Amino acid sequence: MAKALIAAAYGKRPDRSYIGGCSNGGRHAMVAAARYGEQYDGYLVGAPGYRLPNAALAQLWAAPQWKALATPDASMPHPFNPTARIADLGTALTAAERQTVARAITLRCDALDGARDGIVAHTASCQAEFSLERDVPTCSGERNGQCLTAAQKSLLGAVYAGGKTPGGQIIYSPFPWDSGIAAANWAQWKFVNSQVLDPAAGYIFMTPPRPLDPFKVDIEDGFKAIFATDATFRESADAVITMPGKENPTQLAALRARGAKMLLFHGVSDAIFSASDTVAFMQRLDRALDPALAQGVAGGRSANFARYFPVPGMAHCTGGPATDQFDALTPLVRWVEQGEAPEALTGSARGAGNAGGVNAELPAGWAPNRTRPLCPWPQVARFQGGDLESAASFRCEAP
Ligand SMILES: [Ca+2]
Repeated sequence: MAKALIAAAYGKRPDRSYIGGCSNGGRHAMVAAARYGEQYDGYLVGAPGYRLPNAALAQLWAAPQWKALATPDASMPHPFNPTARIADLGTALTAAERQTVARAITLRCDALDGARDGIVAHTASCQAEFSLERDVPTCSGERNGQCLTAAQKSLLGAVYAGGKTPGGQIIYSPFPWDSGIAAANWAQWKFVNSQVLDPAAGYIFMTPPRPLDPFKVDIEDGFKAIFATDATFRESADAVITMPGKENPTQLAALRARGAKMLLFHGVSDAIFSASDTVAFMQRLDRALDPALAQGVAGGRSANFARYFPVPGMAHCTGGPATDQFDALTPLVRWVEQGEAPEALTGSARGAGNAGGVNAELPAGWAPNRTRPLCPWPQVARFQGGDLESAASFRCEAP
């Protein structure tokens, strides 16, 4: 419709067409890459919730378990309804306790990229090195913010594994351990939005639609309902909402035939859509293009049309202890229109004086205008020596 309107108004069609967004908008862009590969020249895919029904169900799986660890009857105002209150699930894992976990992750993983700078750039290696059980102190007495109880560790570990149905199916995706777990946005998704947004999954993502109490969801049944159809709802949420062919994304053929490009980014500390799920997409893409990569080696066959730039420490689309201000559109346009593939994006911290709004969650000690290269997965930004605050001191290297 937009193209027809442009043609009618200007007497010619647009020279180029782009689509982009973050979160559900990232999902839109990713679904468009699969469904409308002939329509766009560039796809800017941010924090794609490309398996949104699964992500929402994982939230609903966790909510009653957080509640069991929360202070009984603790409540807080409902964010949208001034006359209602919701459970204060944040008492199940307080800001101080999340800081304790973030410190343990940083202690174990920060230097794996060659720089102790508060940024865990080598995400993959951190998953192998960090142990929640070993690296975070277990409380021997009362909770004091400096330790986690065995029950807290058990639940947090299960949440980071992606959740499981009673029948043993992984509900969503594992989440990567990263330095941004203490970000306020992390808690907002896990403890607030799980009560006020995710129950809508019952109406939007399940066949047949049903009301959901966030603390009383039959997870096994809900998981089946994502994939179910009936006489009225003849397409499942999985078929409509998610990216078609996501398990074997060879259908990006139309996009590739057009010479179109995909640029993806994702905050590694995103609490609702997992950066690991975006890695999994890239791995499937590489394998679909080259079955010889079936062992899981990152071969980069997709690199001539799809590149993914993880943002260490960043929460959902923005925020967290991260260089979360970057221009991804200009590099995508250069790639499409000049054929210059992006070798790195440049991320900046939003410290004091930042015109785009100050990020209150930057660690003390960071330069307010710290910059970092954001490297195309699976490359890692490695410190080369020099000014620790400058992107120029880092280089994207093979992991
Ligand atoms: Ca580091």
